[in-house]
Amino acid sequence: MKLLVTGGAGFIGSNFVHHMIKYRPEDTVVNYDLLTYAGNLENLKDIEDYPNYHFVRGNICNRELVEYVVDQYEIDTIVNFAAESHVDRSITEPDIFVKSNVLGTQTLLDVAKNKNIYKYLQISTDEVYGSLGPDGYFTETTPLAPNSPYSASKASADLIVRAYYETFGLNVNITRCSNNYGPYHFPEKLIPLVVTNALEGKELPVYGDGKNIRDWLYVEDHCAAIDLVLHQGKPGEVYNVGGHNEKRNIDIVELIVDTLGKSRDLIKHVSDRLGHDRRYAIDPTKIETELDWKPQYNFDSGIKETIQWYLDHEQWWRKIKSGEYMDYYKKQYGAK
Ligand code: NAD
Ligand code: TDX
Repeated sequence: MKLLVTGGAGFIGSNFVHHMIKYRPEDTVVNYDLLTYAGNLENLKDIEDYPNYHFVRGNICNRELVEYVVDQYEIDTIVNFAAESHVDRSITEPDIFVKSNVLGTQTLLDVAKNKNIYKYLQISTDEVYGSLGPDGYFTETTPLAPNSPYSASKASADLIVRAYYETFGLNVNITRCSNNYGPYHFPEKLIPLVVTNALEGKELPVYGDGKNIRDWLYVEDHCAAIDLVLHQGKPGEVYNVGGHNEKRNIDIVELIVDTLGKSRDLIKHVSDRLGHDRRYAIDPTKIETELDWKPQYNFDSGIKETIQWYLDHEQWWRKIKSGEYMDYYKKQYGAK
């Protein structure tokens, strides 16, 4: 395959590029990324000279450049990770979410159609289904009911992907994954924020009562699922990806604090996120039965490996947390 991986310098995208280079060394991977605040070429430093890997800096909304790159590298497959991904930022700055996530997706789809791309895979999220009560799971037929500007932009993108399949017969797939965790996770998100703040002796902000539930999946398990869908996904199909691993936020925060041997006094309940979804939980039956996917990591070992990764890569996160990141942090959490 000759893959265009958009957003390959972000958290999941960079893990996916590593996955492909390890397991599919015969493929060409072109990483196309705008390098927003969340894009970081340090994530790919170890493979930057690999002969089948190329990086191009660009916006997915820039049709001419996307077309040029598709021609230049004879791309046959597009995997779109590129997006504004942080719910809190979508509450304060929704415009960029619509531009990058909706218009960017439509631009990529249109190029894919015009250039006869063999497969287009959209990386979506469980958040498009909205919020669950204490029982039940999201299946692929759960109605879309997004609640944040972020999830609304992702749901809108999914609908445009669907339209390109129904109207133009483009060979598309959509994956909807639950919360990922693992190496290179940007420290604005709950797990890396709490790990790095705890290491710095800073307060650990928990929104509301901390009883919101997320369904956590180790990022490599997600990458393996994406690889499978790319190769075996049936045209037009949506696949939910999740590992039956529901956790309350407060339990995760306490686990991290205890693992690091820090004091639980660092935990601080702060104002709730606006429109905060209460519970996500994925039913992965379809990808398990149709594509034979199963997660390999359990949470207890995955979270320990992840904490260790942050201990071993202090320079990586310290560099991010100095600089522009602090302006965002002060706006979101106040001065502390
Ligand atoms: P991230 O914020 O870490 O990375 C996003 C990447 O996209 C960055 O490298 C950024 O520079 C790039 N980007 C942003 N706008 C761009 C644009 N207009 N043009 C080109 N590049 C652009 O995000 P992530 O957590 O790695 O998420 C990747 C994808 O997976 C997103 O589409 C997200 O919605 C989806 N997803 C994430 C999770 C999760 O738990 N992190 C779960 C399910 C789905
Ligand atoms: O400081 C915090 N305190 C806190 O209590 C932060 C940053 C988060 N939280 C809570 C909010 C959520 O209930 O922790 C939970 C997880 O929050 P995030 O890490 O921001 O993730 P979430 O909002 O669940 O969205 C993530 O998973 C789905 C990704 O950021 C999305 O891109 C993905 O689609």
